[in-house]
Amino acid sequence: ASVTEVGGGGSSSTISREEVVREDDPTNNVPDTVFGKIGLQLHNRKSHPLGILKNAIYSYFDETFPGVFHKVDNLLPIVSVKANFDDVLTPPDHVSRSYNDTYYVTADTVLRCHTSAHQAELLRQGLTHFLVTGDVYRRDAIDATHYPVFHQMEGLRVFTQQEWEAAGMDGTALAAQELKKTLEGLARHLFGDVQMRWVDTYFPFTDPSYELEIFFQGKWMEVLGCGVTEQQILCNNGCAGTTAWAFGLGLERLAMVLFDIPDIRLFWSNDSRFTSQFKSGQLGTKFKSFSKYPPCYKDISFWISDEFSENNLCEIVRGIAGDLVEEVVLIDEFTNPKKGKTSHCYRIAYRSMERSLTDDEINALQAEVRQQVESKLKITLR
Ligand code: FA5
Ligand code: MG
Repeated sequence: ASVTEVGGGGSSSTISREEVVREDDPTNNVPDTVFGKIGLQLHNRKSHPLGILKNAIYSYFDETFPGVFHKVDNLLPIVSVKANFDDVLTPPDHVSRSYNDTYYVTADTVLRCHTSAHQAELLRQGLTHFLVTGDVYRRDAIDATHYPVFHQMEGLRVFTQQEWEAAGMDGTALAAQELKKTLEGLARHLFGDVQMRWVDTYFPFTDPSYELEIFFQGKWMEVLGCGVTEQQILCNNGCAGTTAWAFGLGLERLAMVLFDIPDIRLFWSNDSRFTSQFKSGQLGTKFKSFSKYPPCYKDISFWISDEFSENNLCEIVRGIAGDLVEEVVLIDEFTNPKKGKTSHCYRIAYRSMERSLTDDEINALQAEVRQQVESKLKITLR
């Protein structure tokens, strides 16, 4: 039997590694810390910032398109390579397919790296207006706005020929126009009067493609990607002769702005000083930081080899330190011209959000990091 849904109704059923991964499968690059997040469904908790935000977005779509959008929020994050990449026209050599960027469960299944992984199957089921929310997974850098697991909401809306003819427009123009209007309306619904701008970009699955940026704390922040769906996706999935718009937005990015949440790790906190501050239906509550504990910085320097990748380093640090690592930054880099060798120095910031860390504890973590980096990454410690 194939499992396509988890939990439902906000329940938190987790999946055991043994159910899906063969012990000896060399393809698997999902560490236990990441595996343990599957099934937690933060976005289905009514009093969690991500759940509150999801419901606020639902309300906006219910008001703007009464009774039209179908909502899906319990699809299993383990999907086929085909669904995650091929079905949305990701080229065979695209970097996002690499083991460096994506978590492979087996050779042909991955932890979805975007909710776009569900576009094709839902179109094939006959849905023409839908929102899909879920946890997505990426091997990535470590800092206050990046975590290997985050949440996206996908939206897709199909237009028929009658619709664009009635509007006196061509199908692509109508989709592009309504897409921008809908998302600008969503930003105003969430943030009130905000400064925003559209930036042209590229996605394999849309053309034209755009990103929406919001001006927040003195900077432009990218909150979503979107565009007019490629004809091939519609044709391949039972919607020939239509056009569509689609978007994928980052729930954490929006929630950090709405609730003033300073660090992405907090979304995973079970500390009641965090969880008790948010109430179902209350969008504007500003998070009151509990006292910040001091960070501790440790540097590590090594000669890299051609195979070195920062994501692999971050994966090791995250695997050892878990949520005690706040940031990993490259602070120095140079090449010795005679030897043709390149050295990197990374600064690791350790900090707990809940307590002070002891020197002994941090030294033990750093010693373990040094040892695993040396044994697993083909580098030479300096
Ligand atoms: C995508 O994932 C596309 N699938 C979005 C899309 C859907 C485009 C449908 C067109 C049509 P991107 O990788 O840019 O695009 O991610 C979308 C959003 O997810 C970003 O704008 C950002 O808000 C959020 N996001 C991306 N990476 C991270 C991360 N590491 N941590 C937190 N949020 C992230
Ligand atoms: Mg982007």
